[in-house]
Amino acid sequence: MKTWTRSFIGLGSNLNDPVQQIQRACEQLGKIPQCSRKKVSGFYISEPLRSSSAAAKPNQPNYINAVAEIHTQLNAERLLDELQQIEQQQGRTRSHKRWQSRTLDLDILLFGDQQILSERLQIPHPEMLNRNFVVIPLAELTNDLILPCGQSLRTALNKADFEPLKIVANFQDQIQPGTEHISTSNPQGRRGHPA
Ligand code: A4P
Ligand code: MG
Repeated sequence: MKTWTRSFIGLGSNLNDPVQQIQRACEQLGKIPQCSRKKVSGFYISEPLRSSSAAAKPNQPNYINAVAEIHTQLNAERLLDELQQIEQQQGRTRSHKRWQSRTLDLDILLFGDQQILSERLQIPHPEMLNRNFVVIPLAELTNDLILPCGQSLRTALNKADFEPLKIVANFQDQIQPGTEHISTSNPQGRRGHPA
């Protein structure tokens, strides 16, 4: 029997109604085969990151960021395939330009206690502890997380002295209590829209 791995996904959007983009993406996370969506943080508004070489604030809209906890039987590469499919469905385009505005970005922040460095993946996400829009929502979901490097998330949060962030919306779960098993065991319905 395949084992379940607890994974945390970082979500970000700053184009085409970001709150709705994050809402839809969280719905889709719950429809990935062999995955179960457990918790979703608040939706936080954050200013676009400045690259270290540019002093000025980038000329792009603010982001909405959130973190979701999922449990999955997929391996990390298969999970990345599924996440990239969701990004595509929500109109993500890519250019060679770094940190361009995007309808949806889905990053695997953590995958159990695995440390992965491959052509396609770096886990834990290398920048996660430097980003308030990752650490703050992650700490909202889990109080006692120990990172694969042995550091506790709580310590990382206390050390970082981040600017606080504001929650502007929350995930609206469409699934009624007691019916979750129906939609998650119906692979045909995974990309469908709620009736
Ligand atoms: N990849 C490697 N590791 C991972 C991982 N752990 N999770 C590879 C997901 N993907 C991973 O990603 C490029 C490649 O990274 C993928 O093909 C995958 O194989 P991408 O989504 O096409 O590109 P990207 O997201 O633009 O690249 P990058 O450099 O990872 O950007 P970041 O770090 O995601 O930052 N400001 C705010 N306030 N909020 C934001 O969310 N996001 C960014 C983008 C910049 N500024 C921001 C925010
Ligand atoms: Mg990305």
